[in-house]
Amino acid sequence: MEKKELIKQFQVEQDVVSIEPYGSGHINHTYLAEMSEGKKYILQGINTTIFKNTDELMENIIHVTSYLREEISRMGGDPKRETLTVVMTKDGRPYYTDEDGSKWRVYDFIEGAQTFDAVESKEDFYQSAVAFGKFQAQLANFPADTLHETIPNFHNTAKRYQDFEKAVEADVKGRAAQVQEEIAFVRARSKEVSELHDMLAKGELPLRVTHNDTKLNNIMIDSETHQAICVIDLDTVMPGLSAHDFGDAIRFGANTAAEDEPDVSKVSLSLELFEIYVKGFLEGCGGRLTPNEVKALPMGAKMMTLECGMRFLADYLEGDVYFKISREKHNLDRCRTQFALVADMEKKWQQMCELCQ
Ligand code: ADP
Ligand code: GN1
Ligand code: MG
Repeated sequence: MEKKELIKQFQVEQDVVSIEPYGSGHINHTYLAEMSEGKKYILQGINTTIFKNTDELMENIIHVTSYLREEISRMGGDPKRETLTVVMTKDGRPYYTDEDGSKWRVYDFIEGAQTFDAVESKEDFYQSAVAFGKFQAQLANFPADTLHETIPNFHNTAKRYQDFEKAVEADVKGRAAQVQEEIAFVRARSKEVSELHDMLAKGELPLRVTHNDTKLNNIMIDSETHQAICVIDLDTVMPGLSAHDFGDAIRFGANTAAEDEPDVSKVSLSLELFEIYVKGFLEGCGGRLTPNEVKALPMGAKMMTLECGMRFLADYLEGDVYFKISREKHNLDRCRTQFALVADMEKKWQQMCELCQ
């Protein structure tokens, strides 16, 4: 179905003028819809290969955003800008299924704000840390058992490692021979992959409601005030570890190079940005993190980076079926930046731990 026809299936205001691809997410198919009198919407084709149960996915999002809307109002904020608003279909459903079986959803466009693919200002990065910390704090009393697990074992790094080994073993595209060095890099760290989950199992870390995909382009920064106003991309809000939310943001934002930089010599961990993020995140969490959680933050950063690298490498071996790519070996480049960043974190480990304390 034409995109313009698709958007008409939703309870939108004004007539649609244009619909163009938008943003740089790796998972969903995102479009900006501009309407006749200036209103805008986000139209998204949901990636149903990855999110297999659209009803449960949208139920989570509606549940979480309704809860946040009340929390934000209670704190005197503006829920129309500070959380996502799902636009229902004309027959009152949270998503539309077209004739091919593709699933679509629409959000109100958050005006006067933008997302960034790299840190442009330290203050913005600090604000994003406060906002992701605050997001966790706002959901501290959310009934976690009502959330569906949209991607089982999403940040179970030990399970990710097993999946990675299966991809190496199957080698369906015959690519494993060229990436022996990367495979060895992962294997040399295989003992660390279960550390955080073991702490969780022993009750040393609490399970919280977390975002699980805290990269910088999943937060909207107000163009005038530079406040981080809204956490977006809520597909993976699930019970998880605070160290993972912290760590994924470091993986993406405190890297001196882009996630897909082909020249790995540009990759390093900026300790300055790391420190800024620690401060902002702890402030946003409002003193809720336990001493063990604070201690686990560096490990969260390292594991999220190693895990993401393993996922990119596994996807490369499997023929690029998960992450969107725009060039040959794109996932291999991404994997290499992640491993270079892990190696740099290992060099700076002592300082990372000291900064957290
Ligand atoms: P993906 O899961 O593919 O990463 P996202 O939900 O993160 O998809 O959306 C991709 C991009 O679209 C975001 O990084 C952001 O720039 C933009 N975007 C998404 N939702 C909104 C919104 N409600 N208002 C404004 N921009 C949005
Ligand atoms: C994906 O959807 P997006 O682009 O914000 C992925 C994350 C990865 C990230 C790597 C559901 O995030 O887990 O860390 O790419 N999301 C999903 O950039 O797998
Ligand atoms: Mg995203």
